[in-house]
Amino acid sequence: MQGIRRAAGSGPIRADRRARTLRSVPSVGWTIPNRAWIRRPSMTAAPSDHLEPARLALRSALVDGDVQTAYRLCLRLLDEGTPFDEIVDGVLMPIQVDLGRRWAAGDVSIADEHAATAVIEELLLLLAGGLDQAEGREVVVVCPEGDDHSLPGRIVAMSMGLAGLRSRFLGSSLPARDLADFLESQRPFAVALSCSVPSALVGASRSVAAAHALGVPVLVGGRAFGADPTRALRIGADAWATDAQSAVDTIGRWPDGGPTLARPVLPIPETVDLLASERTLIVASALARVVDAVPELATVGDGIDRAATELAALIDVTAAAILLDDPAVIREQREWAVHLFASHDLPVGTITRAMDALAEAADGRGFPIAAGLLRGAA
Ligand code: B12
Repeated sequence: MQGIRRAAGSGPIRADRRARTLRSVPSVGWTIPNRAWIRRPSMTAAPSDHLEPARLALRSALVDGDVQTAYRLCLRLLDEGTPFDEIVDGVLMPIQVDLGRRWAAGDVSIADEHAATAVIEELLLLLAGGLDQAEGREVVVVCPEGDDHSLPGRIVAMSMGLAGLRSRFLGSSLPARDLADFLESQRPFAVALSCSVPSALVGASRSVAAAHALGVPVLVGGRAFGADPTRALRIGADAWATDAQSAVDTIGRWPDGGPTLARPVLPIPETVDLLASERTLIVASALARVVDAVPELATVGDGIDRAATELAALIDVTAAAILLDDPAVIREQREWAVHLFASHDLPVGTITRAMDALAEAADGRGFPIAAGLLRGAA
């Protein structure tokens, strides 16, 4: 049976199996979305192009949780000759990013955002069902512990499958020891690690170490690594790639026995491990100080919960900053938190207080380097 597969070279995806599937499902038009916020201009700078009608129709279906219509819309796009990668980059990604921004701006609820993400994941699974199993090298795609962004990893796994690798997606936030168990029993050719948030970079580093201990090479990608290979090299990854195709090319160039494994430029410092084990105590102590300093937090919605979440993320990026010797990751996190608090009408001064309080708590528990980094980034 033929599958939905990229033809040799970079041509469009063949449609043999797709055509059969299409005959069995009623076709759909580009329906007009009916939700008020969907009608408002997109917050994402997606250009208005030939895919705009598809984006609007798909977004409407996704927000309504109508995965069958979303699936048919994608099949129609594929049938019209739109390659899978273009559907991802030009339709699904802008929708997802726009939803995320609307959530951050307080425009849609977290439940709406989660529901739409779940439907996109379901949609990808349905589309993946149309793929033949490739016969290339087996690659395990996974997110490190602490990273809940499963969608980028799933998309990368699917694109790798289209490009001829046998990819398996293990999901989000997988602790390094569980990854090690899986690798030990399955012995794939390589791991492709997807990391979207800097707070999970320490987890990423542990995953690299776990794979290396079993002789499995690791290629990394995702937003948390930034725009160049510096962070990837610092955590000891064997390669860094920005997209699935270049990852496939890199893995394809590795010899059959795998590349010589990279050594971490910086091994995980002891203080990073200790900080992780004291995280809960440090966050609890800092939260008490923040609530004292900003009493109005207790009066606005889920203010205290949000403050606790941001404190935990700040301590995780502080550990990442020590590991990477790169304080910029703390500043990035602070900017994000300030934006989030401002758009949810929460007291913005909380974030500076939170960083001071974390610095004091870290000092109190014997982490002067972490305290210094937090003060420097406040
Ligand atoms: C959807 C989303 C979520 C969803 C995730 C749902 C899911 N199941 O995946 C939820 C609501 C859970 C979420 C939570 C959070 N999120 Co969020 N999220 C996003 C959002 C809007 C979209 C992510 C996405 O799916 N993008 C689409 C994919 C396809 O694009 P991509 O990520 O760029 O991936 C591409 C490439 O990077 C590359 N790639 C990715 N991985 C790999 C791996 C390999 C091997 C290779 C080769 C390539 C590769 O290929 C992909 C396809 O082209 C982004 C903003 C954005 N603009 O992307 C924020 C974003 C990633 N989130 C962010 C943050 C801060 C958070 C939270 C901390 C918020 C909070 N305070 O609760 C939490 C963290 C939770 C956690 N511990 O992980 C920040 C991260 C910035 C930072 N410096 O920390 C972002 C960038 C938003 C922002 N503008 O600040 N988030």
